[in-house]
Amino acid sequence: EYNGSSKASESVFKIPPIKFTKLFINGNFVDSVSGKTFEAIDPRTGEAITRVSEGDKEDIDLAVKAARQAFDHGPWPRMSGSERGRIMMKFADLIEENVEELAALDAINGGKLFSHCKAMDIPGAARNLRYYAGAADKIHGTVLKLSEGFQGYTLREPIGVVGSIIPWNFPTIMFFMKAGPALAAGCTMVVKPAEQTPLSALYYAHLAKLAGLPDGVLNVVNGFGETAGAAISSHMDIDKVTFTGSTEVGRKIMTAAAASNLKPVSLELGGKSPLLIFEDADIDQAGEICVASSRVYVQEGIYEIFVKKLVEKANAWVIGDPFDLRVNQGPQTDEKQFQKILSYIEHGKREGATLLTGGKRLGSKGFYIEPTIFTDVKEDMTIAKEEIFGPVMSLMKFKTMEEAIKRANNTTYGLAAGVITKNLNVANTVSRSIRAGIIWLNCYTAFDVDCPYGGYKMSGFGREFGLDALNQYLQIKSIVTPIHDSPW
Ligand code: TXE
Repeated sequence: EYNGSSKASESVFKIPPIKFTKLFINGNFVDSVSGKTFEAIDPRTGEAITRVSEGDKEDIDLAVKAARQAFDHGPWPRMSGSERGRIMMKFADLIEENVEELAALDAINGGKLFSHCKAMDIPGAARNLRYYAGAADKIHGTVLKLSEGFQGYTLREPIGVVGSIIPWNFPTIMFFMKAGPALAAGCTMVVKPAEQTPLSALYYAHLAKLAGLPDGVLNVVNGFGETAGAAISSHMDIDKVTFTGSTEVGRKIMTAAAASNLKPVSLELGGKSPLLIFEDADIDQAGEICVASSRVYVQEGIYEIFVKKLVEKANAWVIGDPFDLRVNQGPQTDEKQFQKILSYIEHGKREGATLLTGGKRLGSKGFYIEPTIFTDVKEDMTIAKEEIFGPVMSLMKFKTMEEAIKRANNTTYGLAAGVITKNLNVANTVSRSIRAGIIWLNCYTAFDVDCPYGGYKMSGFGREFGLDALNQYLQIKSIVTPIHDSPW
């Protein structure tokens, strides 16, 4: 059925012209110092949508200068929290007013489903801003009980200039996951979006200015990791780096931060999240949920029937144009990810896993991959250990709860996990035994701005979302003074 064309999109939604392609520094759209540009690709076809300015070290320097000035001398960190909150609320309103255009940018550039972006990612950005806007005037310290004769209190101050390096999988959510709490705290920012998805971030910069964000507070510099990204992590005048992406790059960022000005970093890295399905689970519900997980452990009593249901589900799965409302899965974001996923599939076959369904590219144009399920997967196989980040699932069978916990924890990652069971004892024991930052019980990938998210082990450290995320952008200062005129 799939024909690799974008015809369906034309009938559903007219893709708007791309308005913003330059760098956004100090409140203005500017060319890069070098004048270089790179292509933003449409993963439906592999062809260029437009060219965007390519920032490099010199552009990062200019953006940091603007952010530094805005932090050291500008109004943003000095205005009241409620005033910052008011501007952030306005920003959120503007995002909602432009929801379709923004959703179209992430769909055409990231291959994400337009319907999901419109219903979740873009409204999620507005919700995120409002959540942190509401927190901006509730940031305060504590009174300290000191030894006799002294009094003290703590202040929570913005950490300063924040460098934010983000990936392509959720261009909008990643942007705001960091910008929401950082702006509420009173920080200023230099954001480097992923080179695969440079477009929506520029639109957000434009809306931020319309909302009244002072110049220099939010700068967006598109560019590549080894140039623009590395210039952020090694910059002497950036006070903190927040990063989401691969574990490999996370390690480089931490090394560069240590070697430069010892800036603190928070890292949200890869995962290989397990989903444990127990025999008492509602099999249809389990089938719904498991589509999002890469390591699925099924208890032996329901294994056969589960596999049968899963194959039915995979066969009914519609892959195609992300603008087509019937579609369940769009293309992979870029050629590199596409090739990487196909090579993992080949690994799985070579290492002896059984290919149950899928396993190939779909069509001859764009970066589409069939939903792929492997059975007979052993834990030492590459597909069970490494993050694939594509529509590839590894199915494994287990007997007891103890065994399932042990195998689920047999990974260097610890981002998330899922448990499907009706048994309260099993639910409680497994939830507390798995070493991961979030456990979804009888659900999967349920995210909310009020719910802290982040990794254990090599999935990184620091938390995003929730009030915990605010602390990542605040410093604590203690102020101590004698109560009376003193011998000091
Ligand atoms: O990530 P990279 P990629 C995982 C997933 C995926 C793999 C690779 O397994 O297959 O990572 O994806 C910037 N200094 N996740 O290649 O390379 C880069 O420009 C500073 C998990 O896209 O880590 C981009 O902005 N920055 C994940 C960002 O880092 C550098 C989400 C991410 O790119 C840099 C995405 C450098 N030396 C991928 N090199 C999650 N946790 O959700 C690159 N960058």
